[in-house]
Amino acid sequence: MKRIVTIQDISCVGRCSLTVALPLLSAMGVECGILPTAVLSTHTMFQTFTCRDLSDQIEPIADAWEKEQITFDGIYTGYLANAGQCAQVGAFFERFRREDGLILVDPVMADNGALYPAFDEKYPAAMAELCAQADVIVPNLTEACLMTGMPYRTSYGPDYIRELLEKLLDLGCGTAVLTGVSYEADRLGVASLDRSGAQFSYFTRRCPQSYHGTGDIYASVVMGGLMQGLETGRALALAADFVVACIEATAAAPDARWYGAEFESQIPLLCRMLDQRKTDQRKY
Ligand code: PXL
Repeated sequence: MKRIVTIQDISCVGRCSLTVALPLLSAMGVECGILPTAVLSTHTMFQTFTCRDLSDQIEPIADAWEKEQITFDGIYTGYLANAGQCAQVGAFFERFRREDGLILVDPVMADNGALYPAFDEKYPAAMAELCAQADVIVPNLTEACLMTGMPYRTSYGPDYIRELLEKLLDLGCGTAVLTGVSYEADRLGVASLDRSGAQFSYFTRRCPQSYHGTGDIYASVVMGGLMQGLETGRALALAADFVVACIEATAAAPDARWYGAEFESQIPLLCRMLDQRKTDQRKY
């Protein structure tokens, strides 16, 4: 079984970051170690929240793992508490990256044209440096614009997306994946470009609802799919389809919460979808 470590915060309530990544990666048959970057009462979209920064734990935990000769097939990072942690996590990559390993960075920091409340304008540059060390990055459009200096647009065509993807690759990563791409009002999806020039895009129906934490569901399922040996495009499409299933389940739930997407009820579906995609890949 593949073992990864995911580096992101614990938001105690709110269905995001580790409370999403752990169950989904476990369900996908991947051993998931954690390196928590902070403990928050909830994610930062709540009006009141606490945050205990765990920066001082990153090096001692890494030291102990190194002494115990613990290694990882993959490293997946999400929400980091501050710009200093981007540099710390970069140093962690240097120590724990393996030739055959995979590093996925989800540069969680912004959405809908705006930075999340906990970050200042210096943060995107620090995160861009971390993205340079990654094999795969999965920013949304806002995050991609903040890291590349491109203007954020809500209406655009394929040329704009291609330029953004090229600028993301210029940061230094292996494969850039843009989420939240839409050329038609009722379709939403992802577009990717890798260093060999291979392009991929995948669109689903656009759900009218939007919930916090769907980016974390997306990145976690991409990581799980890649660790299970799915080709990149298959992993990207699986994750997109699964996010739609979670949004539909949330929208249909009479007791739906406003703060996150219901992924729990969809875990059996995720397992079936993963098996199916692995079978499809073997056939073609
Ligand atoms: O879902 C991304 C995320 C993760 N962690 C924290 C957040 C957010 C988004 O707002 O606030 C603490």
